[in-house]
Amino acid sequence: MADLSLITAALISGDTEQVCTLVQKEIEKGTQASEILNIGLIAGMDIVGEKMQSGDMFIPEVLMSARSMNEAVAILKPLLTEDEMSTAGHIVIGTVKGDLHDIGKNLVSMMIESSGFEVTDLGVDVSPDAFVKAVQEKKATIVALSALLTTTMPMMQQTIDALVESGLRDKVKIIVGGAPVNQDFADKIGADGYAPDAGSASKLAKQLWA
Ligand code: B1M
Repeated sequence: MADLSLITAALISGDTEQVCTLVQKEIEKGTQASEILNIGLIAGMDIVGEKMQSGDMFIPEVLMSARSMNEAVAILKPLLTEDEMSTAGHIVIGTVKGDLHDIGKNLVSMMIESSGFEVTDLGVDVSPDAFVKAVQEKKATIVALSALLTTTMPMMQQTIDALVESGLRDKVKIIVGGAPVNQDFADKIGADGYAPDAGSASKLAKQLWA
């Protein structure tokens, strides 16, 4: 098995140029694209998630790692088979209706995508119906709801209610997060999980998918 630790280290430092150069070199050496992805890159993003949770990495650094990850994945994509790409499920994410905050949601989206999920990001101010429609169209397995305002937290409940009414609730896991949200609230509205930050959101998604 190839030693991909240099790729992992460059990814954690957010050195996009170095990550891409090393990935290219491994491809030229004949290392399997899936091995580079899973052992060099995804493992690195797992460490980034843990460091973010423990306060050893801050948002700008996490964004740099996520950017490195995205560029490396773009290099590998043409070499990965359909099966290798779909290592995890499909997640529909958005900031709930009435709420325009998207910085944290974008971070969650990037971390989740970096850990191997296919992500449909619906953006901000997303209505319950738009979530339902996207879950149907994308055959999503996880729905991720973000809210930053106490006034838009009830919209999370309304989104879950809409999924129940559409008959899709049992087909998806629902995770919620954002500054005013906590585990108690998640339990109260019937979500499957709560994550306080982007690193734990990607970890939670993996746990729920497993
Ligand atoms: Co607004 N805003 N804002 N704002 N804003 C807050 C949230 C506020 C706390 C500021 C304050 O008063 N101290 C306050 C909310 C109070 C409350 O309800 N409790 C507030 C308010 C009141 C408002 C307006 C109503 C102001 C007004 O117009 N009177 C207005 C509302 C507009 C609307 O949404 N309808 C408004 C507008 C705005 C801007 C547009 C100017 C701008 C948003 C720009 C944008 O997002 N593109 C903005 C900003 C920037 C903020 C603050 C300053 C920063 C938010 C942020 O991006 N943080 C914020 C105060 C603060 O938080 N210090 C504030 C960085 C980001 C990385 O963290 O979003 O918490 P965060 O995401 C974290 C976690 O929460 C978690 O992971 C992320 C990364 O670790 N997380 C999830 C987030 N979503 C998750 C989903 C998950 C799991 C984890 O699973 C699905």
